[in-house]
Amino acid sequence: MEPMKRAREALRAVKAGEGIVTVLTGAGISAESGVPTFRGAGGLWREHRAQDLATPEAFAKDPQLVWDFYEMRRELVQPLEPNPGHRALAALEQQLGDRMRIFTQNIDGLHQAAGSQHVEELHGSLWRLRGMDSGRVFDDRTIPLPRSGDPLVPRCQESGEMLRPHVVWFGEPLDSELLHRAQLWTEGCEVFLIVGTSSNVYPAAGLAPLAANAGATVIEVNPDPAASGVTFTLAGPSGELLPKLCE
Ligand code: BV8
Repeated sequence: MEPMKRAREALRAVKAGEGIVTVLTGAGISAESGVPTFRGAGGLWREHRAQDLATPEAFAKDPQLVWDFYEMRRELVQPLEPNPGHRALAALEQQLGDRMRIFTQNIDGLHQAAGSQHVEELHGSLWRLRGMDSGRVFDDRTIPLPRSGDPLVPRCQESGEMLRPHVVWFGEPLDSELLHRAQLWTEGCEVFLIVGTSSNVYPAAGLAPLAANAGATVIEVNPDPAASGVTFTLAGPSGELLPKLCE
């Protein structure tokens, strides 16, 4: 039987029962919305060096340069819309309710824009900022950010502390409680769906093998599949394949 058919059956069995579906997404799910990926053709890390822009050392050395990079990405993502892949996962959640979680490596907010309620952002969000001293998180898209060429980086208007993007940079730990939740949902699921990630970045890349070892059916959706421990590979764009898989 073809993998799509078998993957659909695995998902249908969860819908009919009481099992759990855990989803891990990466940049590829947003590619069809127009968000550049990181490592493929046209990827951000092809043009920019991650260590110059997405590390705490880079921010300490040149906060303006790092803010310019994130502001460029905020401007790029702001007008973009979720695609049928995001929407298919939101529709699946409508059926499964609290029996489904999306853990995303993306910081673009497009799962939430598609209507998914249970989304956990492993690597933070483009739309939040964090105080360098207090650690306070600002959940506000409207904080004025410096324009390119502006010598300022954003500061908290009350305390004056410098603000940084609320994202996880290379070399920084993920939120430990969030990572623990991701591991629990991964070990406890019947179906683990891994979509649009090159499985290069840890600890997220360790989740699919963890699910496989715990006995889950692992379904990968990616035109260039990369995960290990996969049961069914659906090789193609998620905007086309997720609606077929989830309907
Ligand atoms: C940590 C920030 C510990 C926000 C990102 C060896 C050497 C050096 C370091 C390490 C090492 N081994 C492990 C590490 C650690 C490191 C790591 O994994 N490095 C790798 C690269 C070797 N990890 C970390 O540093 C993590 N922290 O380990 O902390 C610690 C513990 C205690 C105390 C201190 C420290 C933190 C990692 C977080 C990094 N932050 N981003 C931002 O600016 O965006 S990572 C970056 O990659 C992205 O943000 C993204 O979230 C992440 C994953 O990328 P993908 O989503 O997979 O995207 P990619 O472009 O690679 O792939 C796209 C895929 O989509 C492709 O497969 C393609 O085929 C597919 N696709 C394309 N079109 C479609 C599609 N799929 C479906 N449909 C389509 N249409």
